[in-house]
Amino acid sequence: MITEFASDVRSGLAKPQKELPSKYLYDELGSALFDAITVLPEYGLTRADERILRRHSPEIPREFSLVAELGSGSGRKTRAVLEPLDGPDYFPIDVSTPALERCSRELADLARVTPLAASYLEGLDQVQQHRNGGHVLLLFLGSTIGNFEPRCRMDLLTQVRARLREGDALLIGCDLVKPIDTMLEAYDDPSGVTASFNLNLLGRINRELGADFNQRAFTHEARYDASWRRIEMHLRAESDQTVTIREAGVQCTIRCGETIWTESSHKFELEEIAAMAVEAGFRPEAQWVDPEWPFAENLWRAV
Ligand code: AVI
Repeated sequence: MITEFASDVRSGLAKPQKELPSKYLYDELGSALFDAITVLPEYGLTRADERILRRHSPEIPREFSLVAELGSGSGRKTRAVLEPLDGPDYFPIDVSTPALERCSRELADLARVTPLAASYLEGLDQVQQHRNGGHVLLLFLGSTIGNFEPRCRMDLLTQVRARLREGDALLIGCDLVKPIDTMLEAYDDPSGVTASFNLNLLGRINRELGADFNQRAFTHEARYDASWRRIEMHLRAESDQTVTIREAGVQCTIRCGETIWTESSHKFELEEIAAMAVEAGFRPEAQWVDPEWPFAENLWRAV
């Protein structure tokens, strides 16, 4: 029996365009590198998200007595949402236990925090058992929705909607299309933090799956695909490589110049966001756009 990680690595590297699922970027080191990305001058996304939440959270209806969050991370952004509410129950859902611990500590003064170490949908299922009669406000911040391929994105939103009741709400952040140079700089910063974040995926496969990737033989590449409106992160082999991944039972050859696709980050148009809400069973109720860094925070009502 091989692990899900080993099996995903094996199938991803067998594809004509080799790929590795982006969720594996976030081991302990990857999560720390991502935290560093969020403070890079070139990566305006997180600051835009935080600015909108600080400015506009007081406009979110106060009726919610239970707040849940998908992929809460350390919960830094959540403070602004919880503050105007009246001591709600808060259920951060994340696969990272250290992040949940930090988040629980950070927000204990504002809410009754119950951390759920689970996948998004499993966590939401657990939240059902704690419903207290009021409406739920679900947070999905930081444009993480953009890391899902279009079909998976709709599938996830539909499944999330199925776990909410009419009148519950989803607060969802979506990074918007902006000039190509700005987007490329955000995913290929001159300090090399995003490159390290990307290359760490090979390091993680070495550490956890007994592989022998030579990380120094690969370079980070960020591309913008205008037809799909997405930034793609790739790892490019700078020479022919033969890699053995013991736990996945594979040996794979990667030719010089060939790439492994590690992440897509979709950039949204405003009209697309409203259409997505309706298709998933929500009614768009409010939208706030940051004036400095095109990013939209959206409040959708489950109908
Ligand atoms: C988590 N997610 C929204 C980030 C993004 O912008 O797509 C992940 C990231 N990848 C490289 N930089 C940041």
